[in-house]
Amino acid sequence: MQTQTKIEDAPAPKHGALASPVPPPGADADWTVPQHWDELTAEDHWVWDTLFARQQTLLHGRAVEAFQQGLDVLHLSRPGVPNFDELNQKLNARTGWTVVAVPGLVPDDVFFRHLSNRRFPAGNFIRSPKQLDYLEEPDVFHDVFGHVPLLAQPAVADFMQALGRLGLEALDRGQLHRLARLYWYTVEFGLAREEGALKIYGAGILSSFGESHYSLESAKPHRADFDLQRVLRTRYRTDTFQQAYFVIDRFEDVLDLVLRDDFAALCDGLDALGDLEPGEEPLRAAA
Ligand code: HBI
Ligand code: FE
Repeated sequence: MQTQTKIEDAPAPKHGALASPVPPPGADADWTVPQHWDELTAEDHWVWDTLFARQQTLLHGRAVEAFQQGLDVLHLSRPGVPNFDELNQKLNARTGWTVVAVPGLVPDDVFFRHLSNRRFPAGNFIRSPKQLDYLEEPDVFHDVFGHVPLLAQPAVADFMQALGRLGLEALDRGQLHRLARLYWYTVEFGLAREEGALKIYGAGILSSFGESHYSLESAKPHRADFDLQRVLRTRYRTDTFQQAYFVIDRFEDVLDLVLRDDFAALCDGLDALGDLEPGEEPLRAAA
């Protein structure tokens, strides 16, 4: 199931960040809202339990080991939509991250600012039973089931905060679209090699019934070894299964890559090379 998020491949913003639109009514200046967990309905909890059971069965042997470990240490297999206050006690103790409730997609600069402060924005709503396989915006199942378990993994926790910080720095240089791509091809749609087999770690796949199959089993998409410059140059589509996946061996590898001190210069230098479509050559196929 593809999460149909409306996150377009943002064109490079004009120099200097575009002012964020104002937060929706009831939201704070940082777009956070109360979770109002006690207002969730039995149907909401049923949707969570239904999606959770289906993905758990499907992801057995398909997701990276650290994902299952995260589900376990955060007790996410308990029934119903997680209560963020309870979840945060465990998550915060492990890696200092906090899940904050938001009403839906938040502007890129707001989103990356939260990440830079180890706050993960998660939808305070869940899709309806009629939407099990189709979603306009990231809901609590995509955000918490898809993203949060790996935030219990120190290297991922550090990588996500680094992406936030680098995103804010890129914003002022008109390079935010490159961080959005790096986020998209790792955190959202990344694959990893574990004991010689391809496994899923990207939240957009982990939370998607259809793409959990497609990303590993279809002959259509390209699967290439992770290449930072290639990822920073490659556009992405938000309205269909991905046409290209990038494969890492260790989370620590991508963390080291982005902690390099010439990351800004690398991004700026890529402007002269132009963007690439996901399947465009040169693409070094993953072994
Ligand atoms: N907002 N709530 C929310 N969740 C996201 O995953 C999100 C967002 N805003 C922007 C954004 N993601 C993109 O910048 C990244 O997907 C690249
Ligand atoms: Fe996401």
